Amino acid sequence: MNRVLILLAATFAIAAPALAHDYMQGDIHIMKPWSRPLPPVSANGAAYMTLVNKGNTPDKLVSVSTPMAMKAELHTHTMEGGMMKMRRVEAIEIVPGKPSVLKPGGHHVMMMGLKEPLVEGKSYPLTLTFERAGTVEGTVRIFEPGESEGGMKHDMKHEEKKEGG
Ligand SMILES: [Cu+2]
Repeated sequence: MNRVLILLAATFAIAAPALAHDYMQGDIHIMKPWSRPLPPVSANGAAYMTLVNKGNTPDKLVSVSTPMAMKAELHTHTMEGGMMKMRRVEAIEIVPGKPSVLKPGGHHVMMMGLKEPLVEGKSYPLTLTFERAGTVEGTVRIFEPGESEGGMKHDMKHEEKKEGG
């Protein structure tokens, strides 16, 4: 089945438009979704952003999807025995007055089974579903981050055990 999907996958990545790169959905402000460019051989990638709750009621990011990958999940990093490991989380809390920052080494959107390489300068759609605010489709830009994006060079192995692939 996966094979068929790969064959059917069209080119989703488009040239990044020079537009403001923030979205509002209900009370949630979605700021600058981005991905780091990766070599074409990479099976998995990640997306990051900052989520700000402008309302008075806590919300949660509960699911993500993108045509760029077979599967998208919410992940976090934990230190286990001195090793940085990733694990899936059910949701990412977005509390008023406290921005939730998805960034390398922390919470992230994990994309498993990339259908297309993450190419510098391109962008792709990412659909976010919040428990209260509902669903919105945003655009993720692909670029090598500077200091301001919280970019840091470290390589992490994905620890999830999967058959096949
Ligand atoms: Cu991950």
